[in-house]
Amino acid sequence: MRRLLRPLLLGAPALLLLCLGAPNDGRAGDPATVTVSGTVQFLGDAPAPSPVTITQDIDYCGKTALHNENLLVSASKGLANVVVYVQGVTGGKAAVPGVAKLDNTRCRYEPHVVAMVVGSELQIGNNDPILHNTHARLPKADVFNVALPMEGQVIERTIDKMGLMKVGCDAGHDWMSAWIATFDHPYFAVTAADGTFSIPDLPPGEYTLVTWHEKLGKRTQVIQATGGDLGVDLAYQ
Ligand SMILES: [Cu+2]
Repeated sequence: MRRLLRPLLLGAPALLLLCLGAPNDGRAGDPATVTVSGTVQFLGDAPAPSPVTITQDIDYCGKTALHNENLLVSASKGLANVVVYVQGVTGGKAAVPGVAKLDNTRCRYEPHVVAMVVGSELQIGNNDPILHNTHARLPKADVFNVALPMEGQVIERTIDKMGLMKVGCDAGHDWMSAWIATFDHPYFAVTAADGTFSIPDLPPGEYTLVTWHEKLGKRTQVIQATGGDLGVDLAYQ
């Protein structure tokens, strides 16, 4: 059965709700909960990612063709690296801190966006034979700043601050950029390279679905997560 939701936009003229409703096959997960899944697309003309200029450790970093990763759009218009989360959930699953990874690999960060429950452990790795210095900041505070001089090194940090943190490298690699998002609930995801995401186990209810992209910003959308799994296809334009 396909269901329609109210096409209600909350102050988000640039976020389109393209398509709503998905069949609930009755097999996935707890039937008393809802999985919200879908695709975030970018409908504008996405320029090819621009190459970055290597100004430090040219002998090593220059071996790899590096590009600006702040707007990555797939051939099918899927928008990567969008943080998607559900606001206003009461009850439901506990937010359990876990383990996440952020690697310095070939003079870029992998992954580009990390989302995790606040209090999780972040394993910061260096897979390169050069110094990286991974520095995470909130708008008004440092979160961590670790030097990784050795290949194969991993430094662990517990991330106990809430928010969206910008990560850069203080070792002269100005092009290196990543983001960390922390949440006090488990209802979040980051879109894959094809723009897809899935947020399972929501207790039924009306919520605000939020999308955040580093270049395109934040949008909100009311969703009715009741009566079965919900497909929500969204687009920035
Ligand atoms: Cu670096």
